[in-house]
Amino acid sequence: MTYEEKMKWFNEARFGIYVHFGLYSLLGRGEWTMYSERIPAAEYAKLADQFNPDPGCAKEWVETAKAAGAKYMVLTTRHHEGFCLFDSKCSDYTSVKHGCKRDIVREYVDAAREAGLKVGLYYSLLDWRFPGYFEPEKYPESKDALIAQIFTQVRELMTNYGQIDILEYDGGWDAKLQLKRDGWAKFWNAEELNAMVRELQPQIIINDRSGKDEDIETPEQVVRAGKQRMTESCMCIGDSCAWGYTRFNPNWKSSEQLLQHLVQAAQLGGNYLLNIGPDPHGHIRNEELERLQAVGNWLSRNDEAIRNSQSCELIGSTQPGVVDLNLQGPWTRKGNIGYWCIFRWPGNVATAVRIATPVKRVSMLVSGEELPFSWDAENGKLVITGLPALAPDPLATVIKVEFEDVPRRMEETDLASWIGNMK
Ligand code: JFZ
Repeated sequence: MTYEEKMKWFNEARFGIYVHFGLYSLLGRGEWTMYSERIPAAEYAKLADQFNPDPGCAKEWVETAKAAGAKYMVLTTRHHEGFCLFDSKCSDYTSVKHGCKRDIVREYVDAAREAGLKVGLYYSLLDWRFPGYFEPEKYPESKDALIAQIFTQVRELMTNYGQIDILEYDGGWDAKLQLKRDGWAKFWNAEELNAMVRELQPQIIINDRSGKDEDIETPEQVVRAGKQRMTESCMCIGDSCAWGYTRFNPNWKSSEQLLQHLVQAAQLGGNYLLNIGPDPHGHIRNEELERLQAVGNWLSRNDEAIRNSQSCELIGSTQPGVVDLNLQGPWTRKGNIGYWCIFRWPGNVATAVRIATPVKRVSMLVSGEELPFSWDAENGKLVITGLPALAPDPLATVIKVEFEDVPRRMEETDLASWIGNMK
């Protein structure tokens, strides 16, 4: 299977939902609480018997993700705290042996497949309960035990839950932040670990956080292009201070910002993995539901501009989540067709610059209404007229532009050329 073949569904999907859920969800202060408050492992472990999410919560996550237009989901099977949402023969610190005594990963994978979503699993390599993670020289047996736990549990996840489409490692960095990525890979024995994963799940997509590059780069809280491989930019809806449930979240991103991230990721030929942090009962916060619904409503009308889109070199926003001062919005592409996703509606006339490729036809994506336009070949300026004074879509209005060829950006050899004669 070539890289392109393996990545085909991922490349078409463009949009997934991340779910951070664990014992930390009970505390309401984010998934790093055990470490950031230095809660001793034995004290923190008392939360395990209180872990009792409502039945059907996984189905709620999946149905919400599907309604939001996501095509895959990634669930934290075990975060840095060490508590597993799956059954493990090497640990009783699981949701099967404590609290609800349910295999939440099983509930999730069953619900996701029933809904037609691809299945992603997140697994943290580090585990704060092991002194050998923090001081491997001082506690070598503990470090060895941690590596053994990883191999056992990753094998369990790759064996007991059917086809797994994505494996998202996390927590690959060394505690003292002294190693580079190849040092991480050596510490975790990642080459052997990932060979085992691929043996068990030949079609699987593996991220880059074990220290090995593997299949996808995973920028966090930022949308950027991949250097050598496809990217999946992951993002919180609330403040970037927490992925897990927080009782107080001071800074919710707007639906517009989240949608700009998605379009920006698509313009760059990558994916967007948007996070939810269910509450202690497993339910999604209203602030997250409202935004996911807005994105899903937009996608239901404008799916063509995102799904299976390709990178587009036409000038769009360069800052994710911010429509540049001088531009209305990013472009996505499919072959010779560009989709201009305008977040800041210009009124009756929209002007796009530095377009080197001849334009054949311009229309409103949703209504199909053809629009009058002029394209100045010498200056690469496309002027679209006949637009309504107010934006047809409250979030972003997509103008479909059919080009004679793959749309190319016009290079400005003389940066002052557009000024014209000053006299
Ligand atoms: C990690 C986790 O620590 C966090 O709790 C969450 O699960 C997130 C998705 O992943 O956070 C990171 C990971 C990598 C970097 C920063 C935060 N990094 O490379 O700078």
